[in-house]
Amino acid sequence: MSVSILRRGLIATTAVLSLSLAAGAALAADKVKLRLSSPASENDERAIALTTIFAPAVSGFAEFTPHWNASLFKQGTELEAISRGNLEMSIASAQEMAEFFPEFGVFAAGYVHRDAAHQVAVFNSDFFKSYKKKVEDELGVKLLTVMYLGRRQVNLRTDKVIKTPADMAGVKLRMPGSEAWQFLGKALGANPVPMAFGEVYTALQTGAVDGQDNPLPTVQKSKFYEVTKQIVLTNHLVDLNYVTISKKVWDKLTPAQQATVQKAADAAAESGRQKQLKLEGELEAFMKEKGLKVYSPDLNAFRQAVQGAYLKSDLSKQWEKGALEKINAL
Ligand code: KDO
Repeated sequence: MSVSILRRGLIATTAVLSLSLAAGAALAADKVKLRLSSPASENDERAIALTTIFAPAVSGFAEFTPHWNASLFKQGTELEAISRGNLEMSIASAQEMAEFFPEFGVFAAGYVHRDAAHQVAVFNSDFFKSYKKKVEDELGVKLLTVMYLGRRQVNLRTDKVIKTPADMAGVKLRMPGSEAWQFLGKALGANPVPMAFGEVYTALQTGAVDGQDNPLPTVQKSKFYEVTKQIVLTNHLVDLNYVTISKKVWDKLTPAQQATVQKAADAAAESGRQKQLKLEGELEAFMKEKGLKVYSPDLNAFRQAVQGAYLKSDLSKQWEKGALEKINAL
């Protein structure tokens, strides 16, 4: 074979390769960009579900690019970023929603949601439709589905036994940085310290805070058990996150694409929920193996203190009339 034939073959192969690369790039460029930013770590079940279930389900027309560990936007700034058109998706808390719409505070309050199924019933209820609509109309954000984070527990690096909220006096408890979260920390009897999720491990390690609150799967995945001594099973908040998407981006999708996105988000949420519930069931034993004390406090004392604090606060005055009763009735 002559050198020139070889060269021609090489040129032809290179041409085919660059053509298909260009076609691939063009295809990717044609796809709807769905960047999601979240403080969740990539080993979190919500992250795993979105990556392994949501992403492939929408890949025919959308490129889903998640940014975990708050690597694109700081915790609590994602909704504004979506609203301004700088981000397409997030996993938002009801507490973050309450920063824009105080009536969301009822969904962020302690001892309101009973369990994972109750969260789903509330999200799909008739009365929640007006909340969703307001967020779409006024913030440009669509709430796609509800994800289960789990039952938040008090997790301390100190060893003083906690039985009632009075025992929490003086405890520097890291809570996420918004009014609704800080209020919950106070209602638990602690001195809440606002701090982003990504700083919690080091703060526990160095003693900058005495503790934090999160569901057991988060305590495991983020290794907080390495730097704490006890878990007080307060169950003070059955925590949720909404999977959100820019309304502008949503409106540009065809009805078939919208249906695919909706189905994919629901499937990811359901898978994440089941995994998170299973983990919660297993992790008490795991924490004990790691040497932590795990015990129940006087739950009635906590429930009464927390519910009482909300009911006499200004926060609950901003809840929609009858909202709590409607939630409780579901
Ligand atoms: C946290 O900062 O403690 C928290 O658990 C609050 C949740 O609403 C959610 O933002 C969560 O962090 C992140 O997704 C990280 O797991």
